[in-house]
Amino acid sequence: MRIKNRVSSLAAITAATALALAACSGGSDNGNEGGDADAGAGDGGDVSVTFLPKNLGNPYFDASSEGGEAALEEIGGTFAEVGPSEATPDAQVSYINTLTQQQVGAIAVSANDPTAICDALVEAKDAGVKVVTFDSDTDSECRDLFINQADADGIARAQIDLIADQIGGSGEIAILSAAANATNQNAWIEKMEEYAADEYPDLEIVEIAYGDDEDQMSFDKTAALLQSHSDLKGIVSPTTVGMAAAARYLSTSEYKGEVYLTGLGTPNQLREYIEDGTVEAFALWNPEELGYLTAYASAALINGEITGEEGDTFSAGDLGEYTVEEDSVVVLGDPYVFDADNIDEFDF
Ligand code: RAM
Repeated sequence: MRIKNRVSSLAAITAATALALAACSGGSDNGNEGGDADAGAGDGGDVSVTFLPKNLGNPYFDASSEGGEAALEEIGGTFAEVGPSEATPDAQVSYINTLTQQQVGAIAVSANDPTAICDALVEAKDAGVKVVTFDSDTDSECRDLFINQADADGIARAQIDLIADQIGGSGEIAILSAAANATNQNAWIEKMEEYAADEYPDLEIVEIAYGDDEDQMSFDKTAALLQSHSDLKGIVSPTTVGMAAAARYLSTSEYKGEVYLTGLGTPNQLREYIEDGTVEAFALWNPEELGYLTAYASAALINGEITGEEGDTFSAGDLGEYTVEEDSVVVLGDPYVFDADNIDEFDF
């Protein structure tokens, strides 16, 4: 199992990468198996990393876990995944506590709330467990590293440029987000509001709705947005769950072709909506690469190669060398735009 070398451009996400990763054994371990007491505790020991996504059953996190598992296979470590069915911080806290008791080497978590899971993570750190956030961060003092998928400004710009282009630069748009406290979506929404105000003064964000990264709630919130705003020209959904549900709703509704939809989505979930014309273009990074990088960074912490200090460098297998930036952040790369011309090159 190999991941193709990453380059720092958008072209980094290649079909070959996606296919190679899709071919890996997959199948996340949903059991709560963190590892033994010595796991990942020092040089030469077993490197055990447990991924704790926002929720299970989300293809985005299935992909990031596939990448994590592939990396740990290469490293010779142990991969596990645990997580709640609902994207709530409380549910994550009980998993964190269990993983701390099990003394796993590292917890790699996508946070449902920037502060609510912090006490549990600090206890984990105090007990010698390395804490890595990926995808959605906590307050920085609660973790050793944050593996950021892309710079928030770039993610915000990509989505606002896409919707502005699709609706002709002016008119009412709404945002369909994930959970109201999700660190990542909230950071992107703030940047989207700023960027839209600066670059597209005739674009008006009339509502921000929250579908909690649940398919049905996101579907229902899409319907409600369309009913409440009769002049709505577009919806931006900065969550793969929201985007897929909104596309499904629009595709069979009277609004298809009238109201534009873009945001962050996975190619496999949106392919049919690109093909039937519901969606023109959307953005994302490669979640498999995000999981792969997260696993390598976690292993580097466990093995003592890095501490999370700015300037620390480590090797992330086939992705190459990475450097820890200010605030203990590692950035994967740039977002990528998918459309009818390229979507068939991707399989995640
Ligand atoms: C959903 C989750 C995840 C986010 C993606 C874009 O899968 O909310 O945190 O990064 O969408």
